[in-house]
Amino acid sequence: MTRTLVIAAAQMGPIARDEPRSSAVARMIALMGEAAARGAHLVVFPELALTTFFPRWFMDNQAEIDAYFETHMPSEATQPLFDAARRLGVGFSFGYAEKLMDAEGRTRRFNTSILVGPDGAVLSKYRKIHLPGHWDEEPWRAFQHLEKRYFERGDLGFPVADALGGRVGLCICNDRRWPETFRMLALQRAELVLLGYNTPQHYPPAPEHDHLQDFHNHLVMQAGAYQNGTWVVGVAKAGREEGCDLIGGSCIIAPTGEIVAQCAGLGDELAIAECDLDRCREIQDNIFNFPAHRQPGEYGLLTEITPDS
Ligand code: CDT
Repeated sequence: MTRTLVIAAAQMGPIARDEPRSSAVARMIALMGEAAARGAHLVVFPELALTTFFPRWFMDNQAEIDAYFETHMPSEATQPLFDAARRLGVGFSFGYAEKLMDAEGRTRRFNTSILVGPDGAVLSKYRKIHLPGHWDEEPWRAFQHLEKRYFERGDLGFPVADALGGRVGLCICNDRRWPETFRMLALQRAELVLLGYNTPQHYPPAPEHDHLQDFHNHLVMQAGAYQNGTWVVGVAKAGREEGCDLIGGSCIIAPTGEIVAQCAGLGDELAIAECDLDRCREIQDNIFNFPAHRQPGEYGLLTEITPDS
């Protein structure tokens, strides 16, 4: 039995600050329809796909911040996306800001991503663990990156689900820069890693690296794919969003580390590839055969909490 999934990386162009959910959802449904027409089984959307990337602004009015969060999924605004997927028979994943009340009555806020099956069922959920940026307003920056202020660290670990005929792992944006993310997923036998990102071209603390943003984006995702023998689908929200340039480069990467499909522009666009999940074995049975070659007994420092860690 073939385990080939046709996957669409559904890059999105900028979302304006005043753009309603209904507009973002309509754009996502249009991309989903085109992907299905081109044979896709799975459509992958960016991080925080329903709104503009709001951590670029300092806000201290909690009601203003909460307007960017979802309290239900699906909601009235996102139900059409779930309906379209069911009608088209495709799975999809996307990121959103999640607000909930926990069992102790505490309000929690996470940067979240979900995987949804073609029947509309949520198959997996991930809450972002590596939150970049800063807590307080830093007026010297051209724009803020206040993920640490608006979200708490994810509490669901690095999930891998049996889904769509394979083992699917989720992570989000900055997670891709950390080798531990991919290794945590691969140790649970992930064959496919889905991630969305919002990555500004300009990095205020080290602007001398601005010209390397696209390179570093592909470098970490290709390394993550190869070193763990998994498919990786990385999907941008791209283009000039409220004056902030976000990189594109959405792509699908084979377990060999090769990019097999890539978006060319910075707007709403698909990159589509046939992904044979059995190709993970090319790497996982050979150069990165974990049982044969890993030396976890030598890696203790990786989980030790020390003043330098
Ligand atoms: N969204 C997100 O995590 N973006 C970061 C930007 C760089 S850190 C300020 C990223 O790692 O791409």
